[in-house]
Amino acid sequence: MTREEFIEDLRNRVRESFAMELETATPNELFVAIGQIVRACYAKSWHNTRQRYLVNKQRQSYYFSIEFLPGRMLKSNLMSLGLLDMVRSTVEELGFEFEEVLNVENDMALGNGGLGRLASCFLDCLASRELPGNGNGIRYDYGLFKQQFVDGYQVELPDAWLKSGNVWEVRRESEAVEVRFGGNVYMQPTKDGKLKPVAENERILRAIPYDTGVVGYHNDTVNTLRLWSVEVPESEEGKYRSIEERRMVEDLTAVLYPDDSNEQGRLTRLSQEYFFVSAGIQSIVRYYKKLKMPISRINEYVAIHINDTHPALCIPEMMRILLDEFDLSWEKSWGLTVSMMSYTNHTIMQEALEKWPLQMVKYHLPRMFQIIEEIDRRFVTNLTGLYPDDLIQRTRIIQGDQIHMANLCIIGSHSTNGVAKLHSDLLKSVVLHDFYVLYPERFNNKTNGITQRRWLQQANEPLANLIDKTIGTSWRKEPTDMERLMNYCEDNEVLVAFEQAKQQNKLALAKYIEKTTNIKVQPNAIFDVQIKRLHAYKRQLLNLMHILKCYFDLKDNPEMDFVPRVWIFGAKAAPSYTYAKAIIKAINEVANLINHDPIINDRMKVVFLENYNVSLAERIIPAADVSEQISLATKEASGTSNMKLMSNGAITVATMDGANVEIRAAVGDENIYTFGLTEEEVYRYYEQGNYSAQAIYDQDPVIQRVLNAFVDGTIPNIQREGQEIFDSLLRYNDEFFLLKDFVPYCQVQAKLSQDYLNREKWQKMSLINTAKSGIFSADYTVQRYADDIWQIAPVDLHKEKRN
Ligand code: C3B
Repeated sequence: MTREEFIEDLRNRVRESFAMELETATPNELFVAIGQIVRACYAKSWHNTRQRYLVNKQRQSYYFSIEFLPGRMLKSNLMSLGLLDMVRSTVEELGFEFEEVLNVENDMALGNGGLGRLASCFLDCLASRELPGNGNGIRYDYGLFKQQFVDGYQVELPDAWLKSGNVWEVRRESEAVEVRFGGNVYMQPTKDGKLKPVAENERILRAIPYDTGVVGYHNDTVNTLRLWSVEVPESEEGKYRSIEERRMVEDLTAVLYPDDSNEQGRLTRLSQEYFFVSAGIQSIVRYYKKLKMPISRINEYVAIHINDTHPALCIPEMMRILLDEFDLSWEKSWGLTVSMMSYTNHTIMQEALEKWPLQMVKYHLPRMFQIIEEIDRRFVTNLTGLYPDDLIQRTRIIQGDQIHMANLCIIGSHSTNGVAKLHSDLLKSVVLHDFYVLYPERFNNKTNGITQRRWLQQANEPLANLIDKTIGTSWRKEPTDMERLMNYCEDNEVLVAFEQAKQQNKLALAKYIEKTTNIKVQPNAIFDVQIKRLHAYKRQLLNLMHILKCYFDLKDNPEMDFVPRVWIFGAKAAPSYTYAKAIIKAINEVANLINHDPIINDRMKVVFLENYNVSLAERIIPAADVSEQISLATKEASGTSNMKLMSNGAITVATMDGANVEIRAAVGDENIYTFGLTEEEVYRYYEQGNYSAQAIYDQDPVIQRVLNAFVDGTIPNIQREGQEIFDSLLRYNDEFFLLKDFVPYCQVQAKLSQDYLNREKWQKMSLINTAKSGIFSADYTVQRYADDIWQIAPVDLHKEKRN
C-alpha cells in the first residue's frame, strides 16, 4: 500500500463510517478507520491461510485457554504487516499524534496475568513461524477489572472493553454450535443391543464464535483466535420468560474471573469451562468432517492443548463425541483422545489445582460426569495389581466427593509439561511424582518464552533501532542473533548509546508517572521495577520491607551516600484476596510517606501505577534498570516478566526460582543479583518444620523496626492492614519465608546500588542481559511444542507455488 492509497482509503472510511471529513476527525475515528484498513490488508492472507490448511489437510493445533491477554493490536498488526513506519509518518503529517491514536484502543484484557499473556505470545509466535496453530477461548463482555486507587485502596471498576466495538473480530454466525447443560441422561438399549445415552430436559445454549486474525510477522500467515460468546437459541426463547432469566444465561460469558489462583467454586466458572470446551471441540470435529477422512484418523490431523486445568473437560467432551456421535468403542475413542490431548501445568500452588465437587458436575454436566466416572473406573481397574493401592488412590480422578482436574489431564493426555526446568523437575520429583512413576514418558519441560516483537521491537523502539545499527536486523526474525551484541561489551561508544536509549525510555516513563500520579521522579535514579499480580508468594512485601529499611537508614543518617532510586510497582489483587489488598494499601501509604518527606529529598520515590496491564507493561519495561523477581524458591512456576525485563536490559534481582535459574545460566553469575533460600533449603524447612519467624525477628533489630512500622503508627492509615501484615509474618509464621530472605536481599540491593555508580560496568551488564535474552523468545518455545508435543509444521509455501 502506498502512502497515497492509504490516505485515500482513510479519507473514504472516515467519510463512510462517521460522515466526517478527515480534517475534522479525532483520534477515535482515526483509530477505527485505520483498524478497518489494517483488517482489510490481511483479510486475503487470512482467508488464504485457512484455505491452505484445508486444502493441504494440514495437521493443526488448538490451544484451549480460559484466558488470552493480547493487549492492543493496532501497532502490532501494523508492524507485522510492515506498515508501521508509513502509517505513523502519514498520520503525523496529517497533523495527528500517532500515540494518541494508538491509545484509543482498549486493551483486550481477557486474562489475569502470566498464563493469559503466555497464551497470546504463543499465538503470535505460531503465526510468525507459519505454524498452523489456533487459539480457543471465551469472549468475555468484561475483561479483567480496571484498577483505581482511592485513598490508597484498590477499587475495581468494570472493563467494558467492547463498548465502542471491536474492529478486529469477525462474528461467524454460520459456525455457531449448541452446548447442552443439565437435564437427565440415562442409557437406553438400541436395536443392536448396545446402550446409548439419551438426554432429557437439557438446557441448550448457543455458542457464537468471534474470530480474530493473528497476523504473522512479515509473512502471509494469519491464524485464528476463536472466542465464544453465549446466546439463547431461538428454539429456547420460550423457556426464558423474564428478562432476568435471560440475563442469567447471557451472564455465562459476561465476566472473566479475576482470580488466577483460588478456585472460587462457582458454578458459573464450571459452566464457562464446559461452554468454551464443548463449543471448541465441536467446531474442531465439524471442521474435520470437511476433510472427508474417517473419524478413526482424527488424531493425525488434530492436536489439542489444555492450558492449565481449566479446559480439562476437553478430554471427556472429545470422548462424548467419539462415543455418542460416532459410535466408536470406548477403547478406540480413548486411544484417539489421549493421542490428541496435551496438558501444561502452570503452578504447584495447591489452591490453584482445580477440584470440582462431584455433585455439581453430576447435576450440571451429567454426561461429562458419567464419562469421567468411567475413565476413573478403568484407570483404577487397569492399574490394580500392577501398582500399590495407595498410589492408585492418590492418582485417581475421583477422590471422596471431588473431581481432580489435574489428574484427569495427566491420565487423559500423552504429554504433561512444566514451564521452566526447575518447575518441571519439581513436578516429576514432588508434586506429580506419583504420576511420573506411572507415566515417565509423558513428562517434559517447555520453558516459557516471550515474543520479542511486542516486548522489544514494538515497546522499545530506541533500543531496537540501536540493535539494528549495531548488529543488523536479523535478530528480528532470529532472536538468538542478539548474541552478537556480546562483541560490543567493551565498546564504549556502543555502551554509551545503549545508556542513552535507556535514558530516553526513562524520561518517557517519568513523564507518564508525573502525568498520572503527580509524582516527579529523577530519570537518573535507579528505576527498580516489580510488575506482576499481587500474591503473597511473589513477595512484593519483601520489596516493601527493603524500601522501609532504606528509608530508616536515610532518616537516621540524612547525610549518608545514597544512590537515588525510584521503586515502581504495578499489580492487581484479586478482589476477594484481602491480604493482597492490604499489601497494596501498605505500599501506597509508604509511598505517600516517603515521597513527601523533606529529609528524603527526592532520593527515594515509590510509585504504584494504577491498572497494570499489557499496555502499561509496554511503557514500564523499556525504562527499567532493575527487575525484581523475588518469589520464594519453588513457588513461581516460571515467570515471564523476568524475560521481558531482561530483554530490555534490566538487571534481575532474583531468587533461584522458576526461569530465573535459566536466566542466571544464560547471563552468568556476575550479571544477575541472586539471593535467598534455595529449593532444597525450602523443602528442608517443610520437612523439618523448624522455621521460626519469631526467632529471626527476636534476633534482628532492623527486622524489628521494619515490622513494627506496620503496627506502631510509623506508616500512617494502615491500622487494620498493618496488623494483618504483621500477623502474617509473626503470628502465622511467615508462610513465604520473607524474614529469612530479608538480610541477603538487602545485601544484594546494597551491592547493586554501588555497581550502578560504575556506569561502564552497569551498562555492560545491561548489554549482556539483552544479548543473552534471545533464547527466551517464545518463537523457540512454540517450535519445541510444535516438534515434541503437537507435531505440527508449516506448510511448504514454495511447494504450493510450484504445483
Ligand atoms: C502463571 C505462573 O504463576 C507463572 O509463573 C508462569 O510464568 C505463567 O503462569 C505462565 O506459565 N500462572 C498464572 O498466571 N495463572 C495461573 N492460574 C497459574 C499460573
